[in-house]
Amino acid sequence: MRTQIAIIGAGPAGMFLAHLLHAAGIDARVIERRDRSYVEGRVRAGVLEQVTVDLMRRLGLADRLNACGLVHGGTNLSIDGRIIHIDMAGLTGGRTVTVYGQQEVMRDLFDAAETRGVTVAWNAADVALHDLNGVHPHVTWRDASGEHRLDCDFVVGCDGYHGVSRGAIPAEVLRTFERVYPFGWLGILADVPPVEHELIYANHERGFALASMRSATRSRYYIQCSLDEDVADWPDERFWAELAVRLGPNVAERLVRGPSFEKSIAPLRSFVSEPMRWGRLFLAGDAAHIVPPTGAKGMNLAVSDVTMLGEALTEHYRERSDAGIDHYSARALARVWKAERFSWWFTSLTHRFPAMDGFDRRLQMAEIDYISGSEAAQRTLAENYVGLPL
Ligand code: RFL
Ligand code: PHB
Repeated sequence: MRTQIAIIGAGPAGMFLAHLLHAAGIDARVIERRDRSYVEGRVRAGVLEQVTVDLMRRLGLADRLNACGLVHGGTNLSIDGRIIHIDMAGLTGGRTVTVYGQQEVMRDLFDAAETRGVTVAWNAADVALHDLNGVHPHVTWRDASGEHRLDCDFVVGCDGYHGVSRGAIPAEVLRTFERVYPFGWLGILADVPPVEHELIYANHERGFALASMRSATRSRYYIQCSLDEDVADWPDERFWAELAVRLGPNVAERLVRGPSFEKSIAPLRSFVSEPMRWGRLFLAGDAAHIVPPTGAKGMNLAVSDVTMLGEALTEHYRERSDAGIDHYSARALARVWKAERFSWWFTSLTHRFPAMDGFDRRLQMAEIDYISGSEAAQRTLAENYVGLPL
């Protein structure tokens, strides 16, 4: 088998790239370790930046997004129950974010892939990348029907943090940078109306909490927890009680409680690996970088990477110019590091760190108080949150 671009991983990075290349008339195949229902079933991101919404529209994937996405022109910070509203649209010349779950995005990408003939090889085991710095790059894997080999011009590693692609770059070339946070997020989904029509990022003495949503009837809530916590120790009643305390009494009196149908703990990490290109291999999305979810940037960064890579590969085939692919790593990393900085800062501002003393706590309170009184500080937060230009 032969294709122009072999894409490893059918998450947001891999599927958006496959659609972008298909639209540009470039042949691509996606190779995915799991099956469609597994990838679509993972409860993850909820907030789309304008770049992601624009790309879905450009690719003709936005019918359900246009009908069901919740456009948010503002967000809320809270400190010990006091709410500070950030008018993101007013501060950024009308820019907004859209609440639309990653599960819905994946469904739209997979449905369109089936009708447009974008091919995905599911349940691919032992995926291996070969000759990435030579003249015959290819990918091999195994499935129920046997062994497969796909020859290609380039391989794109979109296989997430635990994938194989990053490891194909020689250790003497790869540089990694990391911060692991001493806590996680315990998240639930419940079919109850959201407590507020926009999100609330709450800093409370007992730890961070986030009020988010998926629709007018489905809420997504998170609370900061320690890393050794067991989900089994968090029956719904305990979760709701802790959330209510952290959101503060004024918000808590409006909190509608109900049975959760999803409950899980996610660790928080900042991670970047450089470069994002080696020979005929490119990395995109979580394969190259991880952000803590506080800034809602993970999936959006995957989209901005593949938007840049799609442009570069199109230039390579249409104009026979390598300028774009040669510049891809530097261009993508410049945006990635700004999102890393923002996600780290927003996490530091809103979470309780085990080693924090009274001095650290008062610095957090002073910074949030400063944001509440400074249009300049609010604009800085807003322009990063809605997403920096590509
Ligand atoms: P993914 O989604 O991890 O997809 C990688 C795919 O590669 C496959 N794979 C392999 N395939 C073949 N061979 C192998 N050896 C393979 N190894 C792995 C995997 O099965 C998988 O299908 O990476 P991608 O595409 O880069 O997308 C990244 C996003 O999924 C991620 O950044 C976001 O979910 C992060 N995130 C959020 N992002 C946002 O933009 N906004 C948010 O509001 C937001 N909230 C979140 C989040 C992530 C969370 N968790 C659970 C980590 C909230 C949470 C709680
Ligand atoms: C979500 O709704 O899952 C969500 C929203 C905002 C974040 C992270 C996750 O910062």
